[in-house]
Amino acid sequence: MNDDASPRPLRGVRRLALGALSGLLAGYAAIALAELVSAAVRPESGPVIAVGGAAIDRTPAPVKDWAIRQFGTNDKLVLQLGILAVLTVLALGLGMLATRLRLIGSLGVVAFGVVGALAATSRPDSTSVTDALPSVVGALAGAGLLYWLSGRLGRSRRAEDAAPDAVGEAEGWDRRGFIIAATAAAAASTGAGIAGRALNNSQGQGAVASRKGVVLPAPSSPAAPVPKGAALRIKDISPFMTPNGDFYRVDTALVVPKVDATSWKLRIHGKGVTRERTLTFDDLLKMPLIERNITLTCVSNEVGGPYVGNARWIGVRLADLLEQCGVRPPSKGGPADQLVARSVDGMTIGSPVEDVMDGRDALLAVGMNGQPLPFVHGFPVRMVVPGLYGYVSACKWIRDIELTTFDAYDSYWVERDWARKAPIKTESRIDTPKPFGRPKAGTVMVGGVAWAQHRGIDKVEVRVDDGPWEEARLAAEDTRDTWRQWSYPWKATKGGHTLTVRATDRTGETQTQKRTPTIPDGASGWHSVVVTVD
Ligand SMILES: Nc1nc2c(c(=O)[nH]1)N[C@H]1C(S)=C(S)[C@@H](COP(=O)(O)O)O[C@H]1N2
Ligand SMILES: [Mo]
Repeated sequence: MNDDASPRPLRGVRRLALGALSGLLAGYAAIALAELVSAAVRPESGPVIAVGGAAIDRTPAPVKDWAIRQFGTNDKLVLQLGILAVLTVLALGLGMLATRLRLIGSLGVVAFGVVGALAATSRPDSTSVTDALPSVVGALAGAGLLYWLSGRLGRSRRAEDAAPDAVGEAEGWDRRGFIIAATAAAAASTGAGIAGRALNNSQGQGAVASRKGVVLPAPSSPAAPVPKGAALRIKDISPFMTPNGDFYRVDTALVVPKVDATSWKLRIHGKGVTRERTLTFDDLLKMPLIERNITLTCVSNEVGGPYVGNARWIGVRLADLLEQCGVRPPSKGGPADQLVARSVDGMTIGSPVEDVMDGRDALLAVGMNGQPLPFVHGFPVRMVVPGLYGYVSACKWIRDIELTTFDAYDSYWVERDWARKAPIKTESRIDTPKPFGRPKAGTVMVGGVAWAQHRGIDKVEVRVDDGPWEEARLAAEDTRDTWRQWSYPWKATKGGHTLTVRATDRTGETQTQKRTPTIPDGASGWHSVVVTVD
């Protein structure tokens, strides 16, 4: 037993455990305080969001594709949970380290702040070094807390061994001090974190209110009514129009941008722009609006994949607006062959000016299926160009359009090895029966969708096992910019079978059997489904 009154330093496992706890508290304090500071800077500057965003920017295309495939729209949640898991392990480690090397452990926390700060200021949407503040302030507070807490644990055995005489009152285990400080830090951090979250959420309120206030004008050029026969009555087939809530979402935004339509502006400038313009949302709504059904597709969609959807868009015809700005396509002598759209979150998307101005209904869309754009789909304004994959056309949360050349500028995905130009490939998908389904023998309705935007679908064929190609029944065509449903009544016999589909577009081109990966310009190949007929 301890015969003098001075408290003894902590030893062994208990010391390590309390060290780990100190590290965890320090990490928690750092993240929570950073959240609060980010509310004063901007929500995207918080360290977890910034590191996540920087990770997305640097993820090799195959890994990004894998993540989208594995986790779908949850890919962002998985990424953030992953970052938090890594931070937790590191915080525990630094806390244990600090029980021996108090200063080094604490400096380790500062080092993570530096990583967060670098990530935040390197994001494409970062315009100010103040984006470093949340990480820096959080990390300094976390480091200070760790330094202080580990001090309460008393000197380590090694220090004690080195200078046994130096063990005095101050070096002992300050149980009361530790518990009070730890509890206070946990409470204060929770308070700061909750306040930061609330402030960050409330910053979107102006945008939410502005969206509620949008009244979409009637289009001056409405979409033709969808022909009755465009929607087949087949169970489990993709509906002809995809409801907003079911529409796929693909983007790099960890925080969905909340843009206030009342302060939103779009600038149009660059090569060959003789009348530069800056438009407000109201300016757009006052222009003649066209309404069109257009099927959007992601280049990351695997054969048979889910990243394709059809919606009714309303917006300004981009070609008309460009003409008003004096822009001419290359075929009419214009100097710019690339239109680069920039979003509020720093995305850059490059489309061929020729395609945008060739007569197709490329849109600056303000509405989707009768609603103002949902925030996740680009409120207040996004681009939609029939026939081009989203990453080369469909910029959400757009704020700037620059006319330039493909030689002069590589957009975000092109810098990451995706193709400069990417028209959508002719594809078809079996929606029903599902893979490994067990339909009953007899007539089984096989059905799905086929798309070849801006060329149109001419024919869909189905093959059972290695049998002959049989023509499927095509639903009526809405426009050549929309997908088409198809069905095929199959006389299913017992046993295992492989169903395969292929489409032919209006140019006479049949969907190729050749399998290519999504990178660099979209997957190709035939979609097959294996079923067992009972
Ligand atoms: N600002 C921004 N716009 C973007 C993207 C993005 O990451 N950021 N992704 C593009 C891609 S790859 C696709 S496929 C479409 C998807 O649009 P959706 O999410 O509305 O379906 O948006 C495009 N527009
Ligand atoms: Mo995409």
